[in-house]
This record gives sequence, C-alpha cells and structure tokens, in this order.
Amino acid sequence: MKGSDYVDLRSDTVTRPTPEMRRAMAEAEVGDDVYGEDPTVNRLEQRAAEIFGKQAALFVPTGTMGNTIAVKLHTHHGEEVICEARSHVYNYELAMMAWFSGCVPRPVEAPDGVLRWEQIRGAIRPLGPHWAPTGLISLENTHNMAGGAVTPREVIEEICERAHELGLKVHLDGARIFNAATYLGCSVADLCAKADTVMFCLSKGLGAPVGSMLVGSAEDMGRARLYRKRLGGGMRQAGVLAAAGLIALEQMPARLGEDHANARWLASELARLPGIRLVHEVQTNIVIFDVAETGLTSAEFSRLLQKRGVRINGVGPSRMRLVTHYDADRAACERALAAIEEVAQAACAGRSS
Ligand code: TLP
Repeated sequence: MKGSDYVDLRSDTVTRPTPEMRRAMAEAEVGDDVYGEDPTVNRLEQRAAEIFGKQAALFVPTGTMGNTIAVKLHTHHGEEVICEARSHVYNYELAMMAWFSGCVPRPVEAPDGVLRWEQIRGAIRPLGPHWAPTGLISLENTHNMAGGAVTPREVIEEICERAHELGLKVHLDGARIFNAATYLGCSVADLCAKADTVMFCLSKGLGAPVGSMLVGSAEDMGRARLYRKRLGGGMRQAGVLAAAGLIALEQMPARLGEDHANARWLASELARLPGIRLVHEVQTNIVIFDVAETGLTSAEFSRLLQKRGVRINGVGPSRMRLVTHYDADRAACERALAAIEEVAQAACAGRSS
C-alpha cells in the first residue's frame, strides 16, 4: 500500500499541501530572509502579526523552535517554567527548555487540560535560598494530550492579568490556536490578546507543508530572530515555504469546523464499540480513546489497524489518539471507523470465547 492509500489519522501534521499551495510555492517571489529580504516571508510575518493583533511575527521552521525561542525570550538560566503536566513544551520537545534556556519545568496537573490561575498561583515561587524562581508561565491551547481541550478566553485573560501584576510573562503554545478559536467562535486576536507571545503552527490543521509562527512585541521578535539564527533556523529563500503558509493562514481556518464535526462524529461512533472507552469530551479535532478492555495494547491495536489501511498511533500503553484534518474527509473517517470496529469486535470476541 502506498502512503497516500492509507487513512492517516496519526496527526494533523500529515496533511499534504493543496494544489493551490503547490502553485503558490512554485511561483513565490523570494530573497534572502537572513537579510530580511524575502518578500513572501515578510508578507507572511506581517499578516500573522495583523491577524493576531501583535506588533510583529517571526517565521520558524517548527513549533518546537517557536516554543524554544519563546522560553528563551522570557527567562533566565536557573528559573522554572510553569506548564501543564502533559504539555508539549515539557514532554515532547527533548527538554529544550533545559538544553537551550537552562530552565526546569514546574508541571501542574489540570485533568481537563485547562490550567487555571488558582492552580498556577500555588506553583509560583519567589527567589529564596532554596528555590529556583518562576520565570514564565506557558499555556497550551488547544491542549494536545488532553484531547484538544480548549482554554476559554476569560481563563487566559485572568492568568495573564495576575501574572503581569507579579511581573511574570505568559507564553501561549497555540500550535492549534485556530482550532480553539473556531470552537469558541472568536478571533485568535481576542483569544490571545493578553498573552506576551504566541506560537502557532501553519503545518498542522492549517495544512502548510512546513512552518510555524511566533508573534509578540517588536522588541521580542527582534531578539527572537537572533535566537532563531543560533538554532540554525535562518532559512534563506524561505518564501517557497511562506507562500504555502500564507494560504494556510488566510484560507484554512474557515474550514476547521469540518474537522471538528468529523472528530465528534467518530467519537460518538467509537463510544458504541465493544472494548473502547472514550477518555474525554471532544471539542476540536483530537479524539483519545482507551482500548484496554479489548485486551489489546495500543501498539497491537495500531498494528492491526495498519493492516487494514488505517494509521492511528498509541499515546500510552492502552490509549490511542486520532486527529482529524482536511486530508481525511468523512468517507475516510468512515473507513477508519470500520477498521476500528473490526479490530475491536474481533479482539472482544476472542476474549469471550
Ligand atoms: N505535536 C505533534 C507531536 O509532536 C506530538 C502532534 O502530532 O501532535 N505544541 C503542540 C501542542 C504540538 O502538538 C506540537 C506538535 C508542537 C508544539 C511542536 O510542533 P512541531 O512538530 O512543528 O515541532
């Protein structure tokens, strides 16, 4: 089976560029972005800043680099970064906050994936003879491992206002911030108005082949540009990538509701299958479900699905995560469901015989 024959719900990172993106990439006007001379990158950065209501933006190759730069911007060596216990910045970025910024995470558990000021307040540490002081608060919206959970605007605003009163900055890992805004029916500018920096991905639900953006103050983005270069992210004629990014940014947010509807539909169908337990309410494009009662591990379940032309990965010994996106329409989701049903039924029948 060719890669494109699979129904691939491992992530929304797997989307391929649309024909319009490919055309725009081929025709992109380019220059050397390290000299600030790539007109397409400059346009993308300007549009991202406008759409988020911030002073400036920076095009980075990955979300990991955007988060890494943000942590560096707001902290000093030897400080703590408050983040949710399952957050990406803590669990999936190769300890970059330690490696690049000399900081340690101070994880705080929020079972529903929504960190609130009450919980954060208790984790803030002043400078003292034994403690590393808090340097930054990092939020994640939507929260990936909490199943795409959305943090409402009022919650973010309260955190930012209280943090600012204490002289602390707030970074928002908004890899899927457009999914959050779609769910809430508000603009990303309103949702992120009080955050000091926001990282969002063009290459997830928005479908660009490569790229993320960091947005914030002009001063912070000026410094961020230097950190990007240090990390090897000076990409020269990156307009070929930014051209796809512009289409992702301008056109793709409007269709994210379709992905959410597909995820909700899959969740409601999965809920009636034997041996499958949904782990959370589905708000956006991520569904996490538990297969323990089928008697299979997530790795075994994944292998059996793969044989049936469906790719879904485990995110724990018995937990699986599926992510909907524009490269998997309702018909593809129906195919995925049929495969999951077959595997679950066969496993459960095997158990009871
Ligand atoms: N998430 C990927 C994997 O790394 C898990 C995925 O498939 O969901 N923040 C959040 C909330 C993310 O989900 C991701 C990627 C990133 C940051 C990092 O983005 P990249 O992969 O561009 O470095």
